[in-house]
Amino acid sequence: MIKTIPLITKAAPALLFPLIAVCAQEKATIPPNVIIILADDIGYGDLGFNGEPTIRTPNADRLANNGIRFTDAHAVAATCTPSRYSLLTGHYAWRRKDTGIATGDAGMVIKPEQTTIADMFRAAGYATGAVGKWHLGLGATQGSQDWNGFITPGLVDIGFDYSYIMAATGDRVPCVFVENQRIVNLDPDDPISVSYKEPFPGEPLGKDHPEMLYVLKPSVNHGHDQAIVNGISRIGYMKGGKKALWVDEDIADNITHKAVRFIEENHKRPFFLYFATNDIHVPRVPHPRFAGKSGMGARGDAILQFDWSVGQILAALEKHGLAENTLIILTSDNGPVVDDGYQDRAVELLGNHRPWGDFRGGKYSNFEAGTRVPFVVSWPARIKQQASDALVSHIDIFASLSKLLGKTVPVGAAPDSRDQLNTLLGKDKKGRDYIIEQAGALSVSTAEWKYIVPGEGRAYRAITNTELGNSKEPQLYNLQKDKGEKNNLAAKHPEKVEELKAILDREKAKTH
Ligand code: NG6
Ligand code: CA
Repeated sequence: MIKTIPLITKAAPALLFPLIAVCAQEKATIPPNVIIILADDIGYGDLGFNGEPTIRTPNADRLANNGIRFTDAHAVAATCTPSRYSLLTGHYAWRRKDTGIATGDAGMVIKPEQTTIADMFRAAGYATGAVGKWHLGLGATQGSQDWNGFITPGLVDIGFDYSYIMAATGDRVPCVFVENQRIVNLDPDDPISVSYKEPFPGEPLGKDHPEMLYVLKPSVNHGHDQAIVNGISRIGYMKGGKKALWVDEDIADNITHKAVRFIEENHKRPFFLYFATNDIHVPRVPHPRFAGKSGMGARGDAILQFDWSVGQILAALEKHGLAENTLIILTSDNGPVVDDGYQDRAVELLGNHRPWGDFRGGKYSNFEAGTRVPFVVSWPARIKQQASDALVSHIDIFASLSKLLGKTVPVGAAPDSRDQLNTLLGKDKKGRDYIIEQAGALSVSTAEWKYIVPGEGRAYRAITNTELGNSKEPQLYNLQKDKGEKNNLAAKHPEKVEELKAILDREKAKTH
């Protein structure tokens, strides 16, 4: 494949015009680089481009201003593991029972025999990389990983040539980076042990030693009170590996640096980068250069830090002349939560900021804010700035990008993913006819209506102050007239309930 840009810069001015004409034609045939920037727990209202005046995110806004800002885009699930599983595989997580929020020692949730979006890019000749938060398990089964050796199966078995990841979340052990399936900086004389069953004798726990929690204390009744790392207690037990422990303040720097390096090392060939930030998941411990800058406490500061990471990616692309022909999707894995387990004063300092925008609920919730997330597609070479109200789901990213590469999705792969490339490129303003979302219950939405399946789950999650949207009664909301899902119209429109329920029943009957 011939990249034409260097030719232009070297060409004599008289030659420039014909070359640009050729270039414009050829450009379409140069496969774009693709980057998915997946934020953690960033809500619809948390990025400036969605209109809340309380937060400034100039880099994310710049991306939105160069691309398409979608107003009705959804993660598949209202928590991380099922959301990410669905995005990467094009298979609804709710079809499997073992895709709930994973422990830090979970086995791989995506099985090596599954085809992921990374496999698809790899087969098309792309360099593929995953950097940042993983939270989809490693190794064969829970607790069986060789943390002190080569952790296998791992990301190389599901399409990623390169990986630099946090195994789970910031609040779960092991608190180390794993690069190409080996823990970084591990001292063989200080091996690491991880357990989600039993504490290790002699290792202090947060619940017994509040005086050791000099960075963050857990919120009451959340349970992040086990292993202590860097003055913060976490979920799970761990021992050893002292030199390998991450420094929370530096996580954004560490992973952004690796993402930028991946871009630099692969700037001469097409690449696919899955960049999943730790921001703004708890524990939120932004670098001192962001601390105190949002006026909203650690949660707002973590948003500024996320925005900085976005800016670094954009700068790396510009530096290498890749900005034009790189398609970036920026989105979040689930909706917002304010107190998710640590006393970081996010609730007290939130002020007038509305992480959920106009929507009800948040992370964990069946209501809109659980899955309606920021979503931008930018590709300067091909996309003009616009907003789109099209109905979009992460489930379709796989098949749509496959279409972009001119490939058909292999038989059996990404069975729930549909080609929505025209929607993602702004040519189709309607998008999907319906989407399915997962929280405590399943729901089905069209652009106008949303039906939440009745269930036994709690209506309210007190520890996070979240309206979960579970009810024993069927719920039907008109999202056009009632964004905040206040008026349950199920009794008034039983025919709508039936129609949406039938869609879901048809989906559930599929056995793939
Ligand atoms: C919850 C944790 C929460 C967070 C979440 C996963 C408790 C009480 N809360 O179970 O702090 O870690 O799991 O978040 O344990 S996610 O964004 O990765 O899905
Ligand atoms: Ca999340």
